[in-house]
Amino acid sequence: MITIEIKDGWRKLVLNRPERLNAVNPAMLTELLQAIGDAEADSATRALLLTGNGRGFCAGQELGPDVTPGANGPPDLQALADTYHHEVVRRLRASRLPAVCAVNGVAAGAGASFALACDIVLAAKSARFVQAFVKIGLVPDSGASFFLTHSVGEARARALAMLGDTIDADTAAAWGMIWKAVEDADLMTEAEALTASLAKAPTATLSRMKLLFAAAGRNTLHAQLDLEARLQGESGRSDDYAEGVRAFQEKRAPVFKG
Ligand code: T3D
Repeated sequence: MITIEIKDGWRKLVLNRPERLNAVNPAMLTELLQAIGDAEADSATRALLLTGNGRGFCAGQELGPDVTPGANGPPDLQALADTYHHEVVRRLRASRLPAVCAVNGVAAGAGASFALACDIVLAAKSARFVQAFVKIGLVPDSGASFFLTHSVGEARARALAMLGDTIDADTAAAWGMIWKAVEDADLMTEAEALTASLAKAPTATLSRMKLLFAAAGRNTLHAQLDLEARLQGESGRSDDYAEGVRAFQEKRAPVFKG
């Protein structure tokens, strides 16, 4: 259900259940968590690309047996979210690796959240984002209420969540939900080139940037300045900084190893 392609310095993780628009279930999310963990543990991997196979990116939680109320009462969605969906979001956000998402088609419910948990999101022009939760009586989860409030602002976040409206990739880009919308035919080439370029970037510095952006939403300016100074100190002591400055002075491309 998750296909892993190992490239030169980066890994492509493909949600692979196209007949269900890559809707996820615990087994698939266990595989995804394992794939993220394996990438993290491999020192040769410096970036991740997440995408979907077929005409969908991810239709959110599979509306199947795991979440269907039955004779024994309602399913425990809190436990399900905490163990699987939210763990994917936590792992992507806490990862030392920059994560790119190529949204190749519809991204609904938790599927949209997984995309927004990545650091840089590209979407095919034909892709759609659907806050599908309300249509089945659920609240936004997997970080949707957080990501939307911070990216598109509270007014749009509330309306998207409460109405369950669909927005297209151009609108998502115009509203600042994603980095950009690209022609369908160009999506994978562009996303792969972007991920490959991140794999050549100073990985530890990108990892520090992730810490900065995670803190920016809750910190005061003063606290953020303190954090920037501390992380800049760490960056300044790194071999990658020395290499970056040397490469600038020698008028050549830097070779980062951090
Ligand atoms: O504990 C927890 O936190 C639980 C987790 C909750 C997080 C969530 O993600 S809740 C939201 C769950 N997802 C949805 O409600 C989305 C349901 N799907 C849709 O609304 C639509 O399928 C789409 C808007 C995504 C796409 O529409 P469309 O018209 O392009 O495709 P389709 O014809 O509806 O779907 C194609 C097939 O995929 C279809 O199967 P069929 O009829 O060809 O055999 C459809 O049933 C299947 N499919 C789509 N989404 C799901 C799904 N099957 C199972 N689960 C799905 N989520």
